[in-house]
Amino acid sequence: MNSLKGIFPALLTPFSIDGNINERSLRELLRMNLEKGADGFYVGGSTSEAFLMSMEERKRVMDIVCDEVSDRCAVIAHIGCIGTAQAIEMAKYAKSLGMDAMSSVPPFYYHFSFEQICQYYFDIVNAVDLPMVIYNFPDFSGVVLNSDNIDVFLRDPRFIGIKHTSSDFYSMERFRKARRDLLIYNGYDEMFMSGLAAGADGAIGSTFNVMAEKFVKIMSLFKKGMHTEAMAEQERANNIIQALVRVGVFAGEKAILTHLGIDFGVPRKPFTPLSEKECNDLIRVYEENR
Ligand code: MN9
Repeated sequence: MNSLKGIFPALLTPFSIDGNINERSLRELLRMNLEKGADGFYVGGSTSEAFLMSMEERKRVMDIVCDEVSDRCAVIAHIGCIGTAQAIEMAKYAKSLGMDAMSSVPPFYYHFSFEQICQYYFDIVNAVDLPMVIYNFPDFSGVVLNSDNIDVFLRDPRFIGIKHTSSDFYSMERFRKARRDLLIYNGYDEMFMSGLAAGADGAIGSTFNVMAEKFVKIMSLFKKGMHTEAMAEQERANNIIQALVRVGVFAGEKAILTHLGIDFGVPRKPFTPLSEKECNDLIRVYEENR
């Protein structure tokens, strides 16, 4: 099995002018990121605009990614949907493609109870034999998973990991304490150093699409104990992230990739593309901090 540790870009989805998935650009993105040292890919998560795509489109992205890279690195499929039945359908598809693991945000919008959320996850792992990486993203999902309520998952070995997009690093440290073998992925790229200090094995991030090499470097410097140098690299990455957050992360990353020569188009509505000025300002910051 491919190693699930390390730097995993949370893949963007390129859409062409007609609004369809741009297969060629997606393949180019995968190849570029492998060359930059990415250890694997997270497919179909928030960054992919999964919730603005049909189930068929999400499966199509999985097809393309597996065809391009699954013999070379690990691939984790985000199969999350609001409904359990749809999530299971996506998970079965990921399994049929031989993907290494599945992942899901908690079901959102309807303010499901914690018991209902647990049932969602257990229904999926009971139905599909693929290891699960829980995707904890309280700012977007509205559901908080922390050291007080995570036990129910940590006790079950089918839950192999957590993607922790939260600045609750105390909980991250407690997850590590509770399960030494748990795969912990840092989620907020701008806090990667803090995540490493709290015990993360790696990271899954949106901004890695445009600068995976920086995060590969931060992790390797950190492991060697070169914390000052790692922090200097984090600072350069954060200059870019700050500029991305200002204009919208997905639209901004797409503009950078187009600047790098991979036609990435714009995000789906209701997301909006960058103005010309926003684009120029962003590219300037990107070039200054490369
Ligand atoms: O989960 C990502 N979240 C989203 C991870 O894209 C919504 C992060 O990679 C952030 O985009 C990034 C910038 O805040 O840390």
